[in-house]
Amino acid sequence: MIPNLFERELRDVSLAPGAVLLSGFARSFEEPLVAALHRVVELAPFRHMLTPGGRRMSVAMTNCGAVGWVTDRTGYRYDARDPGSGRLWPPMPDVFGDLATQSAERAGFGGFAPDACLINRYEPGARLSLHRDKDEEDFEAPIVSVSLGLPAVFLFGGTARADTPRRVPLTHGDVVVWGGPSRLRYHGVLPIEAGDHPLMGGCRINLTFRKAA
Ligand code: MD3
Ligand code: FE
Repeated sequence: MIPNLFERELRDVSLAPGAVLLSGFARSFEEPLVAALHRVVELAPFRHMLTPGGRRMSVAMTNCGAVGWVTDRTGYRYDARDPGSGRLWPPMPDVFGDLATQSAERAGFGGFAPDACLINRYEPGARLSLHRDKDEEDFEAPIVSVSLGLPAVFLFGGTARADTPRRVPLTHGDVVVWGGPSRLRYHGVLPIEAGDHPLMGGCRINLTFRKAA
């Protein structure tokens, strides 16, 4: 057999109970996914939000769906409106919802219907410090994350902040589903290294699908 050095294989890797890496699973959605992403970002541009402590996040963010995650001096919350424009967040494109539902199903979480998609943009040097996602009302639903563009090293911690995180490399087209006993684990992203991705240019984009309300 002649090995194909260009096609990366699709494989599912269990990271922990409830956490599965679906390596390359988003690649068959790539073209409509990236087109829909560009349409969302035209309606709701990326912006650097402020933490409640007043620091500008290095990751730029936007949202689509019925509600979006926002942070400002008053705290973190989900809001139906984009605070930048006062308008509702753009609706979740069908291709986003389909990818999220199919990914969750493949990881063993049937019937996942996200109402929020937080879109994170990392430029070189941008990072996300260790945190837990606990602003959602429903911890029974998993979170589905889709990585596009430049590679990243994801930090997958434990249930205590002090637990030493494991490093998980994530590349373009990777999907991770975090549910069940992994849903409230600490996690973060190391500073992104500069690079040039053929489709996404000099940045990494991460979509996180949540059932927030
Ligand atoms: C593990 N985003 O937006 S997604 C976030 O790559 C966030 O942009 C990262 O953490 C990113 O809140 C990582 C992966 C992720 C999301 C939720 C999790 C991992 C998780 C919840 C529990 C455990
Ligand atoms: Fe998170």
